[in-house]
Amino acid sequence: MLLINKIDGTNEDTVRSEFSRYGFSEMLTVSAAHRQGLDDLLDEVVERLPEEGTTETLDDDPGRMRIAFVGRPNVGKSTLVNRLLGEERMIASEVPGTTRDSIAVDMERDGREYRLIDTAGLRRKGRVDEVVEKFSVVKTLQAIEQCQVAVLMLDATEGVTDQDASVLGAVLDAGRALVVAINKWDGLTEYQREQAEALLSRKLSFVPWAEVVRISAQHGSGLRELFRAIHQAHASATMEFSTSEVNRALEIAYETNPPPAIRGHVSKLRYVHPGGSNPPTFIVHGTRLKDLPESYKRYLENFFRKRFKLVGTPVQFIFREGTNPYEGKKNVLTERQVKAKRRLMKHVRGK
Ligand SMILES: Nc1nc2c(ncn2[C@@H]2O[C@H](COP(=O)(O)OP(=O)(O)OP(=O)(O)O)[C@@H](O)[C@H]2O)c(=O)[nH]1
Ligand SMILES: [Mg+2]
Repeated sequence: MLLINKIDGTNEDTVRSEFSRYGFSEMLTVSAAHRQGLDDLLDEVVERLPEEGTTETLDDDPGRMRIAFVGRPNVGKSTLVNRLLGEERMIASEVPGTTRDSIAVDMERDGREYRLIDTAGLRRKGRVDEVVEKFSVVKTLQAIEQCQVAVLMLDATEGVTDQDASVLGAVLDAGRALVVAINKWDGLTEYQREQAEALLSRKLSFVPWAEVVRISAQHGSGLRELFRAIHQAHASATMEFSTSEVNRALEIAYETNPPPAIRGHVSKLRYVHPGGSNPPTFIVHGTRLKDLPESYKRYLENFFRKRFKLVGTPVQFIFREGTNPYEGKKNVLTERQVKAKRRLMKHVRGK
């Protein structure tokens, strides 16, 4: 859109005819200082916005693996993306908050196509008050939502902080595959490396399925290992299952270790069917499933992880009462999208 500002105090028709001489047919005239023409401007903007719920441009090329690089400010996300591209496409600097918007760049490596998404560093929620930064947060959360694998970058020289935990939380909320990359590994002494290892394994113990790789974005070390982990996570997150193989798995899991009796009753797991990917989702049907203890759910998850070699991705189980596998809604994706939207709104409002 062509926008002509400072229209106050001029003859609007003269200005319009002046600009149309240059070949512009559509233009809006405003005065930012005097709020003139702003209503029309907003109407035009709203008209051009994409339909609500469309996943925009990041999803337009299904053959491309979408990888988002996330982490708090200054961990080296832009440096890494530049390193992978082999050119200085992103601005990287020692000033935290350099990247303000998510930027997607396509790349080919060893015959495979990727879309790399560099994102703005996320701070802890309470610290986000500037409008620009709220915009950055929303864009980063969208990138997480739209990627297939999120690479969470940590700074080896600074350990794991609350800010890292909040970025990790966003990835887990979205159910995305995850690889943890410890960056700036180059700058550490042997002692510091040992310290860092110990701290990290403690802090990351609640995501035991995520692979951790040590890299230096600046020197380009560890990148082969990083890509191996990304591929592994991607393959797991997008794996397709047949109904018969998941039922076989459930049967063995159930027979090896049936659920415990709760108040004299035992939950029955009768049937399972695949409910979608990214993350892999299994919908289990049975009776008294509300009584199924958390420990048993974890057992099932681990059993499925082992049997199907699922690494680097969350795994979701949905439990439904009743034995008919086709009753009720089957549209798992939509549920997730609704949740995603709620999450975005929460962040936008800065709650
Ligand atoms: N020693 C060392 N420094 C690094 C490495 N990677 C990045 N840096 C430095 O860390 C600083 C921040 O790098 P950026 O790539 O801008 O960080 P970012 O995560 O994109 O930061 P924001 O855009 O602010 O979120 C720069 O001064 C980099 O030179 C690394 O592997 N080793
Ligand atoms: Mg950056």
